[in-house]
Amino acid sequence: MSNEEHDSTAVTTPRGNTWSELTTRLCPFARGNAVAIAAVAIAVALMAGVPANGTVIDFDDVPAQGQSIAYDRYKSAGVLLGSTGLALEIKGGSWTNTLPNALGTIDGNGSVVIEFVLPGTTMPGVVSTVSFYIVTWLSQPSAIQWAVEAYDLAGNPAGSIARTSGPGFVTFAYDHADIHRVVYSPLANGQAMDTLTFDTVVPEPVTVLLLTGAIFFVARGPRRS
Ligand SMILES: [Ca+2]
Repeated sequence: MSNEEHDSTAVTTPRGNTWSELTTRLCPFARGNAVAIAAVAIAVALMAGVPANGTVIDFDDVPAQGQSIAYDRYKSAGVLLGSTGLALEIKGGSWTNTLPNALGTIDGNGSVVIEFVLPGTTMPGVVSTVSFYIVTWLSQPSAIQWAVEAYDLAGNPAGSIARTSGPGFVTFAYDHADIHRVVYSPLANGQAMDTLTFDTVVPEPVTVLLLTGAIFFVARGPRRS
């Protein structure tokens, strides 16, 4: 049956409207709801983040030890690197957690900064769990000191761990996504971090609201007078 045939046999409702007329009247409402549902679906997808499973960065993809590493090397995975002192440097040896590389700063000068972003972008993101290993190549690990601090998006402390000796496993876990930045400070030379592991990077709630609102208004289009 064609559309024309359908219109010619239109069913009349008790109020005298044809279904065709009702459809026309309901269309803007339905369209608006569809856009809203789509916007919410996109927001849920954003909150769910990509990828769905945990991400591991082992620094073993860098070709050579003793070389610098680009701060945006793992941007596609949702991480921007930084340092507060001398440049970042790839270190390596049999002592790493995953062979052959680990990440530190030149001469242990300054801190390694891990900042979470939405994968492939520079938009701030947060995670609910992050962990890595502090590894050392010194024969006297008791000489090693280090500290790790976590911060939320506002820059407020979200936890800290300090050790006065030895290598160790560092983990931060929260029941809600809250960790935006992690700072690892080697307080002596001869150590590095390895096997950075984190769960899904998601946007901050404000970003989700703004994106959802923008998607809604763009998709809805200009209002008709
Ligand atoms: Ca490694």
